[in-house]
Amino acid sequence: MSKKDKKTVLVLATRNEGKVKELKALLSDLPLEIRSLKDYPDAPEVLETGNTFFENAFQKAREIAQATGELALADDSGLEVDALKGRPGVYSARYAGPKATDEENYRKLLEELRDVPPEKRTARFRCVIVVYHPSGHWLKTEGTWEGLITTEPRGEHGFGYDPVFLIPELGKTAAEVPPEVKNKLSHRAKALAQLKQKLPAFLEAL
Ligand code: ITT
Repeated sequence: MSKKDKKTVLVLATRNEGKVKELKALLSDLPLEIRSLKDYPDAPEVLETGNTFFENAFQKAREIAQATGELALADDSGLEVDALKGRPGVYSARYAGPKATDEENYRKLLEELRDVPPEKRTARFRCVIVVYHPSGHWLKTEGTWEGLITTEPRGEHGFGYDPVFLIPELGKTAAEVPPEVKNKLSHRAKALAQLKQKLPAFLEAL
C-alpha cells in the first residue's frame, strides 16, 4: 500500500466505553482507521475544567491530538433537565459525585424529580463533537435529542442515563431499544451525521 492510500488515523479521545462503542458503530462506514485510548496507554488524563460542552470537547480533542500526533475526536455530552434548570448538564458524568456510577447518577436524578409531574419531566441529551488535527485545524458539530425522564429505570442497553430517558414517540427508554435504534435517533448520531458531511472537505484542506 502506498503512503497515499494509507487510511487517516482517528483517535477517539474518550475513556467512556459506552461512547467508544457507539462512536465506533457510527463511524464504521468512513475510510478512517479508528483507534481508542486503549491504543495509547500513556495518553494524558484530560481534566474537564470547561463550563460548556464545547470547551470540554475542544480541550479533550486538542490534548489527545497533541499527545498522539494524530487526528482526534472528542465528544462532550450530557443531559439537560428542564425542571432542574438544565442540570446536570456538563456535570452529568459526576452528578452524584466525582467517581459516581451510571446507576448512582440516574438514581439521584429520579430522587430530585420525585415530586415533578409527567408533563414537567422534559429533558434533552446534548452532544458536542470536536475533531482536532495536530496542525491546529479543528471542526465542531452538535446534536440534541428530546425526551422525558421516567420515574423508574427500564432496559439494559446503552449507558449513562439511558434507562431513565423516555423516547416519547416509541414509549420506550433509550436503554430498552437496541443500539441500531438509538444510533439512528440520538444526539450523538445527529452530531456524527453532521460531522460526516463536513469531514471530507476538512480532511482535504489539511
Ligand atoms: P469522557 O470525558 O472520557 O469522554 P465522560 O463519561 O466523562 O467520558 P462526559 O464528560 O461527556 O464524558 O459526560 C457525559 C455523561 O453524560 C455520561 O457519563 C453520561 O452520564 C451522560 N450521557 C452522555 N451521552 C449519553 C447517552 O447517549 N446516553 C446516556 N447518558 C449519556
